[in-house]
Amino acid sequence: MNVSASTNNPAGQLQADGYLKLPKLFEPAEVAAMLNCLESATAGAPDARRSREVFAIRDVLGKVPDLVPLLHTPALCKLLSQLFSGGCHSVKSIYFDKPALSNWFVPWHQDLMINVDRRTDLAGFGPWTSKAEGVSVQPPLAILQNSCTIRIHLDDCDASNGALHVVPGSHQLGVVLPAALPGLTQHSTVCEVPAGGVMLMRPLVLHASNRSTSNQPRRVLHLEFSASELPAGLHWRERRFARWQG
Ligand SMILES: O=C(O)CCC(=O)C(=O)O
Repeated sequence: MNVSASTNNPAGQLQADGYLKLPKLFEPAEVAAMLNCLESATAGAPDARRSREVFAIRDVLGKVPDLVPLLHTPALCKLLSQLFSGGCHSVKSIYFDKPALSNWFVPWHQDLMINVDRRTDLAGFGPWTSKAEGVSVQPPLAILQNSCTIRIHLDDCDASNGALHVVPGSHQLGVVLPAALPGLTQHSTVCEVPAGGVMLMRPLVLHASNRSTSNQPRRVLHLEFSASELPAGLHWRERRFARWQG
């Protein structure tokens, strides 16, 4: 597997490249505990979306709170303290189970929207969307630049079962227009990560994932963290913890 070596400076590497792979953040027993917890919860989850293509639980930390103590490992707490020296909070969590041979693919995009509790007029915020699960908005770039996604891989993941592709450095380009995609995506790289490893990315890094051509599942806990407070009158919809405590 093409996994980059661990680093003593994850914040610096993430800032330079917009993504980072850490192959061994969780022990096999810690991964097994997370999978057991998710399997118990998904057996009866009423609002999870299950199909042959993809199974997802949005706001998984809210819906499966037993996961939270399993995430408070010394290694993840240390990583978060290296990324956010002043502390951070979790602002979005999704469990993705991409089954073997799934045709589900995700085209090139940046994660521009954040989940909030209401729609309100605020300078620099917009466009807004309203879906069944709630309101989302594109915030000022500074908020996206102060956020980090941590994808915990619960299965070995390579190009055949839906590893993310990223364009290194593209998080420094601001909001990328569709016309620029063909030129930029020629310089993409695939993020293969073993079970127990994590992939970190800035929301603004261009990313995509292919359909699965393998018999192996690809289960991922996708967690977004931020150090930003929103302006008065607006709140993170999925903010579950005042600060991420070690
Ligand atoms: O998990 C995937 O394959 C894609 C997820 C993604 O692109 C996203 O959550 O923005």
